Amino acid sequence: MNIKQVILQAFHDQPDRFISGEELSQMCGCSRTAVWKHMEELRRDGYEVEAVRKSGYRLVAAPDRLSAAEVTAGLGTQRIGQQVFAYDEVISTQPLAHDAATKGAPEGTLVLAELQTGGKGRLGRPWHSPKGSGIWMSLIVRPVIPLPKTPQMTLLTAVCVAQSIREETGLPVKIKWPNDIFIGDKKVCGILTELHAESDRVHYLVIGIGINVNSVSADFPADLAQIATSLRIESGQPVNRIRLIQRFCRIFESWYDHFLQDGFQQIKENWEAHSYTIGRDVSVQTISQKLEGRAIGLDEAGVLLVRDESGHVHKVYSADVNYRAKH
Ligand code: BTX
Repeated sequence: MNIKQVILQAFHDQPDRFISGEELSQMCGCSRTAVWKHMEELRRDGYEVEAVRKSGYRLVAAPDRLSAAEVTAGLGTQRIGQQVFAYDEVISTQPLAHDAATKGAPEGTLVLAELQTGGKGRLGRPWHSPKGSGIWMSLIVRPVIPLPKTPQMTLLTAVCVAQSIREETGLPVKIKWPNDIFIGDKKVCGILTELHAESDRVHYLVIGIGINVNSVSADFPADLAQIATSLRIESGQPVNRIRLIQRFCRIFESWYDHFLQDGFQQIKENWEAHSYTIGRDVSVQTISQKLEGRAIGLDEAGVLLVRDESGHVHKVYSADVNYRAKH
C-alpha cells in the first residue's frame, strides 16, 4: 500500500475520529510533513479533510470518484479487487484488462473507468457507458477449470452482481439468462465474459461488468430509454459506487472459492432462485435455429433447458432469449 492508501485505510477503520499527525506518520512510516503533503493531495483529489490543531485529521467526505485507493481501503478480500487500475476515460476496460492479464496481472485485478467511449457488449454490440454514473469494470480471473465449464463463470458473476445489488440497495433484481441483470422489465447491468485459452487450458478470463448506477432517465439515449434503467432511478436515491464494488468483490471471492472447491450446484440453485427467465415462455435465436418454448431450468453444466410444445427439451448453449407474452 502507498501512503495515500494507508491514510485512507486509517480513515476507513476509524470513521468520525480525529487521527493525529503523529499516529499517521507512524502508520505510514514517514514524517509528519509528508503526511501533511499527502493530506493536501487528497484534498486536491476531492476529499474533504478536517484538520484541527492538537487533534489531527478527520475525513468528512470522499469524492464520488472511482480510484484504486478508495476501492482497496477497507476491502477485506484476499485477492478480488486487491489490485486496481482506475482510469478517467478509456475506449473499453476489456482490452486494458487483457493487456494487464497477458503481462501477468494477478487474479482478482480490476480495471475501472469513469467513462468508456467504446464500451462493448456481446457480439460487438455497443454498451452505453456515460461519465461518472456507472460502474464499468473488468475483472481478471485465472480459474483452473476445464474449458467447457467457463460459461458457468458468467452465471456465477450474475449471481454475485445480483446479490451485491440486492444487499446494497434492497432492489428486487432478477437474472436474465445468461448475462443480464434486470429490475422489472428493464436492464440495469450486462456481463461480458471473454476467454483467453488454448486447446483445453484456460489462461484467464476477463469478466466485463457494466452497471447503470446513478444514471437518470435523461442520460439514456432514445434507443435505450424503454429498455434500460439504473439503481438510482429504481431506488429513488443515489447509490455509493465504491461500496457496491467492494461488496461485489467480497461476494465474488466467496462464491468463486465455493465454485472452485465444491462445483457449480449451489450457484445453479441460487441462479434459478433469482431468475427472470425460468418458467417463462421464450423465443430463442441461436446461430442456427429459432426455437419457441418454456424455459424450465439449467442443467448441471449451466446450459439453459427449453421445453417446446411437443414436450421435447432442448439445450441452449448460446443465444439471445426473448420473452413471449403469455396467452
Ligand atoms: P449485451 O450484448 O447483452 O447487451 C448490449 C445491448 O444492451 C445493446 O445492444 C443495447 O441494446 C443494450 N444496452 C447498451 N448499453 C446499455 C446500458 N448502459 N444499459 C442497459 N442496456 C444497454 C452486455 O452485452 C454486456 C455489457 C458489458 C459491459 C461492460 S462495461 C465494462 C466492460 N467494458 C466493456 O467494454 N464492456 C464491459
